[in-house]
Amino acid sequence: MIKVYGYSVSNYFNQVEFALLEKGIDFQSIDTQPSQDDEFKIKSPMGKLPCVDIDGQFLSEASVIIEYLDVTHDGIALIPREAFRAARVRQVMKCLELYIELSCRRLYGEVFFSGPRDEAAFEQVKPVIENGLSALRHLCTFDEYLCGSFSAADIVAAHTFIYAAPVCQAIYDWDIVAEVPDLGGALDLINQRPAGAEIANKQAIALKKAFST
Ligand SMILES: N[C@@H](CCC(=O)N[C@@H](CS)C(=O)NCC(=O)O)C(=O)O
Repeated sequence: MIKVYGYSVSNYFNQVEFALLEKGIDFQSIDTQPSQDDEFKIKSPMGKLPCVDIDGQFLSEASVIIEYLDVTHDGIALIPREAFRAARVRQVMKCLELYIELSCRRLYGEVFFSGPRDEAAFEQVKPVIENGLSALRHLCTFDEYLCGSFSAADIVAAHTFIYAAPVCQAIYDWDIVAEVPDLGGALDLINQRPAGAEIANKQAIALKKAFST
């Protein structure tokens, strides 16, 4: 059985669990924290989570894991089988990760851990996110999910905006979901899917626990 390492506060871990549930794949979650120890880096060379153990072989990077699960298992196609539609889904996934999720991550310290303001990040992050949102306006069709039928892009979107939206609200008083027409409705649909709701619920419980101690 596939083992998935990570923790439920992690939006990348949650993307992989979401994909596993959507595909109907049996898996075991192993609650694990990231680590730079050499021993851990055998499993995940960057020391990050999630990573998965597939019959003793390890894979990391959430989007890579999701693609692997998709091509090796039947069920819903998370990456469309038609080449151009597949490329579009991957393009949207990249925009979400590189320009929205990773940019917002630079602001997490101030929002989630009461850290000092990072003035450079404060100046630099907003224009990158603006471009990322503009890319989504150009690329996504929202009929009814981001790229037509439900796909891996929707999984990444849900677990990008889940933190990016409150972070931009807190730092810039800026509603980034409202910047992309129809995005809010699509996110609701994604989070209402049985797998989406299960993961969102686990994440909310884990967040509450993490910040109550
Ligand atoms: N590009 C990686 C990012 C994963 C990532 O940043 N995971 C966080 C937890 S949400 C982590 O392990 N952080 C620890 C670290 O950066 O050292 C992926 O797609 O899986």
